[in-house]
Amino acid sequence: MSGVSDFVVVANRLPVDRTDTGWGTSPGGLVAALAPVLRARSGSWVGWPGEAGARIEPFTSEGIDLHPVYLDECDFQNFYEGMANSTLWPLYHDLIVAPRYDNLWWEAYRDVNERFAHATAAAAARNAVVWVQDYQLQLVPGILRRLRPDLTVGFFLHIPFPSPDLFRQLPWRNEVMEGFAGADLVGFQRAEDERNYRALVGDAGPRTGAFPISIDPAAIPRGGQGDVEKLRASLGNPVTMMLGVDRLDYTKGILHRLLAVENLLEKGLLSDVAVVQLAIPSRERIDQYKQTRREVEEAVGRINGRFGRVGSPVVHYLHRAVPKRDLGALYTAADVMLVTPFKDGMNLVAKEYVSCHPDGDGALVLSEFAGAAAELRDAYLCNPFDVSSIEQAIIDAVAGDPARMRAMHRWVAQHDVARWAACFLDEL
Ligand code: GDG
Repeated sequence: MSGVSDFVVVANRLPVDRTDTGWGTSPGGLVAALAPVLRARSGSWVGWPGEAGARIEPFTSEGIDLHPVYLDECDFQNFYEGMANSTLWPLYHDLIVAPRYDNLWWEAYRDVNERFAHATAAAAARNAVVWVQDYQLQLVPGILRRLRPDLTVGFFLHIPFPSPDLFRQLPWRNEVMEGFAGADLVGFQRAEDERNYRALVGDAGPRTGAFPISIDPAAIPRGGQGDVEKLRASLGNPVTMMLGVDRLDYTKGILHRLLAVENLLEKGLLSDVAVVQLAIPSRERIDQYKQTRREVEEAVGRINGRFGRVGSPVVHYLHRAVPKRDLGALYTAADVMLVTPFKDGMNLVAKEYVSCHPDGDGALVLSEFAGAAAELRDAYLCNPFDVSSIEQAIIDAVAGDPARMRAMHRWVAQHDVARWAACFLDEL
């Protein structure tokens, strides 16, 4: 065995993106949390480099050995867009849209998981620790158990684990359970996810735990006073600035929060408000994502048509990502943050917003169905399936109590992503 690394992270994506001159580290929380561990333990990362059909040799980026896994266009369609994001994603988010069950997708999923497991086995030294991430790679722990019984394998699920009744719909449920069973430790975001899983396996199966993921507070710089003033001036100095930041995904409840704002405007319960909504393009070739985009953009147009004025729309909508620095300024400037998913494993945006508000200003409207709601109890909680509940939470948030934001800020400052990674790895 020509293994080299004592610690291997396995994730769908490598933590790098192609730049004009080579590769640059992509600024995710996971890489921020794991980079110190990876460097200290001669670690490596196994994942897809983000280019279908490109064979890329292993390389090193910022002190981390990267092992690219090859996916062709067909794998991308059947494994990633198909099984991962049109079957597992909707099933695990409680059927907000109907999952499709397709044998061809399943076979691609199995093949790609095999490929990831073999690449991992080749990268891992004897008795190495391997940490597999997320729903795209649920079979990898089971395959590794067979290939390399010497390894210690952890698995973390970033998205919710559904109730047993829903999970049992999956035609390949036994194979997925065998995949989990190959791990020494399976981590979930919330105790509820862990309970759902345990209800299926009883006392059998691997050790489990709830490890709520968090953020690297340093990665999102707060906006300075000048930036914030400039930003608010560019919005026409509204009395109230609200903000939404999401991947454009049907799980995030973007339309419903816009409907709540529209209702409040109509009833005259909200005035002089500017809403900034960033919708980061995501999984754009999947029909349900196209439909979600159409619905959101139609609502933005309608609301601005009804309540905007020339030169000052109500909703400022961007369908693109912005640099982290701009994101920090938006978080800092916003009086009310709107986080209204129908279901979300955690939701890091909620924690990033809180992290930008150490002094008690700002208020968070948060769905009960986001994992973050288990920790951020001082948010203005709402049920996103009930638009009037979002309306009420917005009204309460506008009159927000600074003590609540300060309490949440203390919590997030103490429970960062480094602590999350350390908790999981210590347990492993
Ligand atoms: C999955 C689970 C779980 C957003 N807009 C921009 C931008 N972002 C960054 C945010 C944040 C991240 O993207 C989004 O993370 P979330 O947690 O909110 O949501 P998912 O993408 O659905 O993540 C989720 C997470 O995994 C981790 O376990 O919390 O429940 O669904 O960090 O800052 N970054 C930049 N520009 C943008 O415009 N640079």
